[in-house]
Amino acid sequence: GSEPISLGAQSGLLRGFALPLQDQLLDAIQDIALEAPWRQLFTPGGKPMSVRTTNCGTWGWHSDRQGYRYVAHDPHTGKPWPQLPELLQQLARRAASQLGFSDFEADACLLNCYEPGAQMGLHQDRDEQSFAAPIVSVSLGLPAQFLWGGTQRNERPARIELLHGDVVVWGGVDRLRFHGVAKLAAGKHPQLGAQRINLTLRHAGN
Ligand code: MD5
Ligand code: FE
Repeated sequence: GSEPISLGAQSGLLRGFALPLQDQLLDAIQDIALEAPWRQLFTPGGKPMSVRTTNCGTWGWHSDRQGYRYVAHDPHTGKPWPQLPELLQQLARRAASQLGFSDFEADACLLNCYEPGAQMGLHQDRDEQSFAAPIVSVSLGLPAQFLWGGTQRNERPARIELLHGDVVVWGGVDRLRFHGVAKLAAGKHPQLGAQRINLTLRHAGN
């Protein structure tokens, strides 16, 4: 494959890295959503998020009045989250190793579905038990402008376009950078239609 596009000392963008697996990934996402349906979450302050969310793996990220946290059971069904497909585990592991992170083992995969108009404000990912492991993100469907900030909220973020099949890996000194997604523009993707799905693979437990 091609060289990572550097986003920082220990982070990079792997253009098209997931493209060879797109059909299998879309099938896996469909299966996950049958077991753990897409849902709208609310911030601890009671605001609805504009993305729809589900999870697979040992831990799933959840948000409601009680706060942001990882939970072992889907609050919507009471069942454990669907298993993390081996296909995703291996994809994340191969991507992480391209950026120098060996033996990455994801135990959580958050799936975010964006429709035109949806966005994600600047934030840090801090709900994991440890920040030692990198995070791997897979983008599918409509393009998005990814906002890539510094370790302080007041640093102006760079804008990076993420396309169908792109994979981003960030860890080490870049693990706590502020990031977000600009409001999704209207469009129709050949496979996904009017949506973008982002998968974020993490090591959330200990
Ligand atoms: C997304 N998701 O596209 C975004 C971005 C999230 C989240 O941020 O927490 O669900 S993928 C995450 C990402 C990509 C590249 C760098 C960083 C995060 N980062 O510096 O933390 O649904
Ligand atoms: Fe994030």
